[in-house]
Amino acid sequence: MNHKRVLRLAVTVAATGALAAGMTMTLTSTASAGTTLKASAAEKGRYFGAAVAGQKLSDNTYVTILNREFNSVVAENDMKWDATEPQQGRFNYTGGDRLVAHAQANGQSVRGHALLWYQQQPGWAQSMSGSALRSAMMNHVTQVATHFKGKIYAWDVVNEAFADGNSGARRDSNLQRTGNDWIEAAFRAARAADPGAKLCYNDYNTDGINAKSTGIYNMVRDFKSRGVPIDCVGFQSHLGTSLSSDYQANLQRFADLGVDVQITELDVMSGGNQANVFAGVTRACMNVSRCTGITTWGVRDCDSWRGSDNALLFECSGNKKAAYTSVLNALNAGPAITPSPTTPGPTTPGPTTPPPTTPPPTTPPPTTPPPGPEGCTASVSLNSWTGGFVASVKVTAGSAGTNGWNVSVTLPGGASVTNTWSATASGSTGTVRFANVNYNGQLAAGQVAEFGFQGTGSGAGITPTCTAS
Ligand code: G2I
Repeated sequence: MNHKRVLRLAVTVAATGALAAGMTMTLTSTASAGTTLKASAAEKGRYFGAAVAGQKLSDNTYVTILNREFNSVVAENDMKWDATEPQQGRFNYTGGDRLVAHAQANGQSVRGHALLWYQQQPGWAQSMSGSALRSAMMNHVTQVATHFKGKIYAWDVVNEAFADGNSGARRDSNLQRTGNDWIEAAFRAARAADPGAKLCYNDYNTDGINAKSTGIYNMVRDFKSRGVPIDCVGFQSHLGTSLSSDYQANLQRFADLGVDVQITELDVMSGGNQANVFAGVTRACMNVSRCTGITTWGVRDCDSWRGSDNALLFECSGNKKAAYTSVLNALNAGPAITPSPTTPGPTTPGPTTPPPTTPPPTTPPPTTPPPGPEGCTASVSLNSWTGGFVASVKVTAGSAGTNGWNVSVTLPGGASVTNTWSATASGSTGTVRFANVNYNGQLAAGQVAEFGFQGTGSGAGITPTCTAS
């Protein structure tokens, strides 16, 4: 049995066990060796997608790559307002339906793009304003989300509503002039129409911590605090020749608000650094447990809206570029985490909700019998980068099995835990205690549970100690 086969088997066994136990699936953290983007992403619990232009679905080279490499699709144009409602109240789903049919026939999930956007509006909407426009907007959201109900993994409910530059404010548009609450109204209408779709806000120039991304961050935080139904934020990531050093930290701060994050329109200026920038984005997504997938905005260079930038992963001939290999390697090297519930909704907390507010117990824990074969052991594997790390921890039950477990880790000075999955953390600096969650506390002798956490600073040298109960 070759190496790859062993890995696949391990993943299958872990997944089957997890599903049998009715819990969120957590894959092993072993480095994987997928040979396509979709297989490698799937081994890490993510999707890898492409924007599809309807007319390309009759191009053989294009379709061969699309189906071999991608397990998610998004309509580059076919689900926009001008395409779906060319005349008021007369809907046209030809292009969107064709893409959904292609996806369903080829095992691909579908992102929906985009219900409301200040661009690509049909002429009739462009010339409307006030309450007439507001009701036309909401009708559009309701009709389109209802038509595709049950077929869309995540909708870009609102696209590009924030201004570029330093204001951090909303962009002026006819949509915005109907009242500042238009975005939340759109999210509520979308949720009512298709309760199974994740609902995203999507924007560009949000590739680090800047005024625009902070404006969006504040909106998402406000929405979460008021129960406005938002599940995800899309980072378009139309990139130049370098990647901002706080790209990952920016994704993480959104994830910490309790939303999924997705890279939704990735393309990168060609040149010497293209492969590194693509790899950096992929690594960042892999290092953020709530980053559920990556979409490139097109398939081959010649399919891209960026024309001569040669901004994608495949040459026109279909050949893989260096950037392709760098992305594949980054996917294969990434930590494996699938913390995100597949059913969205404000009432379903993700396992990566911010650390509990309950302070750590002030009384010392009762004296426990000396650890022995009847206890548990823990080992850690680290994936580090400058300024941060992800730790994957394996808990192995001793000969008596466990009813529950606690793992303590003492972090180096300056390090702190920012995100935990499949365990509950007490504290974030110094000695941090991780307790099992309800589904992974009971282990038979020799059985293994895995959890992980992400931190800022260095995690070098951390040694976990395990206590069973
Ligand atoms: O501009 C790049 C992307 C930025 N974020 C939102 C995305 O929706 C946007 O995609 C681009 C498409 O890649 C282009 O293909 O959006 C453009 C505007 O909707 C698309 O361009 C349009 C042209 O402007 C139209 O003239 C043309 O009819 O493509 C249409 C279909 O080919």
